[in-house]
Amino acid sequence: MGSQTLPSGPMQTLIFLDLEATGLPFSQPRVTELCLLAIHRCALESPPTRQGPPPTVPLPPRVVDKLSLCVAPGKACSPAASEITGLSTAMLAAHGRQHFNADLANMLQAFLQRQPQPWCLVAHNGNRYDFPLLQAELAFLGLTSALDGAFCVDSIAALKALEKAGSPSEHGERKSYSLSSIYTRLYGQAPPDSHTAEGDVLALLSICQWRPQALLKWVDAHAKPFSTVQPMYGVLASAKTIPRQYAAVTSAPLTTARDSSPSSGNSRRPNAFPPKEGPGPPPRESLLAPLSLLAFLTLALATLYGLFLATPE
Ligand code: DCM
Ligand code: MG
Repeated sequence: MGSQTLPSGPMQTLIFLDLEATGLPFSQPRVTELCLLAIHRCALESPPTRQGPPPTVPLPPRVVDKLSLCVAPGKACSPAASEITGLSTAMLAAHGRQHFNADLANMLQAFLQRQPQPWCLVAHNGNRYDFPLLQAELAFLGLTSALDGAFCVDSIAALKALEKAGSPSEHGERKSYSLSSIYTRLYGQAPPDSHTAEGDVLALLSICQWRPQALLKWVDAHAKPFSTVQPMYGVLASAKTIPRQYAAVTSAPLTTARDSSPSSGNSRRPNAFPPKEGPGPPPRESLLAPLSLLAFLTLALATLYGLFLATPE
């Protein structure tokens, strides 16, 4: 367990992640859109040269891998979520978007597998929103270990640390650490395309490029295994509605990818939802005791009967 919490060296790939969903955590949201953008750490170690006077928004690295998908959530979006994201359940269905299914989980694994390890997922407010929500979606599929090879950090904590280190005099000041507030503070303009998964990921990349070396150092020191993130909410009852073939179709690649992950040699986090006790045949162990007693009594009776027969009179 101890070794599971230690990254095996500096993070080689940073994967910026943003999820849009049907609402806030209390409403047990489902994902409506996701975007992942992967860069190698060398893109932050030697960033592209800035163009124009500060505070110019940094150029994104030339070499990036990006995955952006819309997802049918299978439940209604809250009016607030629809308002800010511009997505609705009806619209996603009308456009033939698929659910967060095992194919998508496989796609995420395949995307990660293309990157040099160790991988670190970076999400803004990730500890409270994106990471547990992603775990909940995987738990719906019974694939809670699918991304266990990854590490993760919350960029809110990172930017708080970096801003404090940059201007310790403003220590007592209460600042907003929302993505758009940080971006506006650093670059003097609002981030484009807020509340779209790709727009938020690009804004997140930009704020992480503000102090790239310090950010890498912070990430290396604070990356935690994604396997330690618990799902945002329990999903056992709903998981029963997921067609069985999804798990069957994908079990081979998922197992392969897991086995090649850096923490595959370690004991894994137990499934979030252990099998429920329910009606059914009793376990074999519980039958053994009465059967042995019965056998013993039969033997005793037979012995007594034998003695009785053998006794004269
Ligand atoms: N969200 C919400 N209401 C808000 C802010 C966010 O329901 N006021 C939900 C829906 C968004 C998700 O959180 O899709 C992610 O937020 P963000 O777009 O900031 O990444
Ligand atoms: Mg977003």
